[in-house]
Amino acid sequence: MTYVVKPKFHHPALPKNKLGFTHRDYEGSVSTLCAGCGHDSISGAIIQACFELDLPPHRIAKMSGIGCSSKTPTYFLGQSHGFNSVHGRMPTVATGANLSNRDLIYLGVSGDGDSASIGLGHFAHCLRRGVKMVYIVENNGVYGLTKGQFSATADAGSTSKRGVGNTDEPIDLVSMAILLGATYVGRGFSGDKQQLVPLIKGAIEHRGIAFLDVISPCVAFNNHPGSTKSFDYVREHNDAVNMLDVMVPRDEITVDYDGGTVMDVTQHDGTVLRLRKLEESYDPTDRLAAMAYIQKQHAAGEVVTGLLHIRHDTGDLNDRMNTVEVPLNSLGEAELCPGAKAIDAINAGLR
Ligand SMILES: Cc1ncc(C[n+]2csc(CCOP(=O)(O)OP(=O)(O)O)c2C)c(N)n1
Ligand code: SF4
Ligand SMILES: [Mg+2]
Repeated sequence: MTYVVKPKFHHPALPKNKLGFTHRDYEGSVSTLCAGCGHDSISGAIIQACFELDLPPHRIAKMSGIGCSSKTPTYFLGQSHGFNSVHGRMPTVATGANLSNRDLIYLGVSGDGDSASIGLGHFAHCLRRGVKMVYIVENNGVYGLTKGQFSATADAGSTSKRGVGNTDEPIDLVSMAILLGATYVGRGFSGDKQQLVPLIKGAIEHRGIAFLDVISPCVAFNNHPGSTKSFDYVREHNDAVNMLDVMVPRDEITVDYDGGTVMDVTQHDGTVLRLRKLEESYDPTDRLAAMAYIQKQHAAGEVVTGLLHIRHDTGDLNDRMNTVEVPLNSLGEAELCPGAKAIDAINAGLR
């Protein structure tokens, strides 16, 4: 069975957000993933983030590729727009959608196979172009849907369920994202919702490309001793550099931490990202230092999590291309077909 309808009934006293929606209004159909799959926890975190931000579901467009991870948009935001694309092409389809309608909130969900193998070129160009979207990779180190082959993010030396060692070097997606110019880069763990929900909320409020690598254990094929993407391994080696609180403009901003351990970053829309520093010297605005720290800790077997890099001095792809403010489908024939004279003027400008 691939589609299960969820009963509409819910407890009448469920809390409602500012729009009058309950948590249930942000859910999708019943998940058909394996019980305990990390991807389901990420769906739960997305639902919670959208509920807490009071987002109107019709303003969100979910995009995905192919894989267990890419199936998950069916399991959240059932009242939002959605497009399940071809393997690895989510970022490119999201780029096109973004250019034709900058009004929506684009939420891309991909897998490590989807983004780090077949879709690596699409991932790279989406990030360097600064497509305004939230790009989440649900990273389990394997191709879960096709029965657990090592993916390109599997660490060298980690072993498969049958004990075979991986000899290839891994692709570290957060390091690549920072290198490619992504302006909000974080790593979370599906087993730590307290850290993940604010990371997603901050990403949604970010004006630019927000990339999140979420370690998400595959309980069927990659959750054994010898795997560096198992629940136990990540719990034991989680090096959280900060904890994030996201305060949208209407929230009262209170100071309840020791000044030296807190760093506030104000985003374009007035949202304040309050970072409680867990690693004293870590500064996510220092791009080179962030990359060096991530590499150093990876070499030591640690999994660095938190908001790893942030920049808000750049616009997004639409700003750079000076695209029209309104969705293309709201334009009339006069704007879309300005006539031969306008085309002649454009052609003359290209000579
Ligand atoms: C063009 C193409 N090549 C190969 C496949 C087979 N395929 C389906 S999902 C997948 C990998 C999925 O891995 P990942 O993106 O990590 O998602 P996960 O299932 O682990 O969440 C592959 C190789 C495909 N569907 N299309
Ligand atoms: S095969 Fe792995 S990734 Fe796919 S649903 Fe099962 S646990 Fe999740
Ligand atoms: Mg995978």
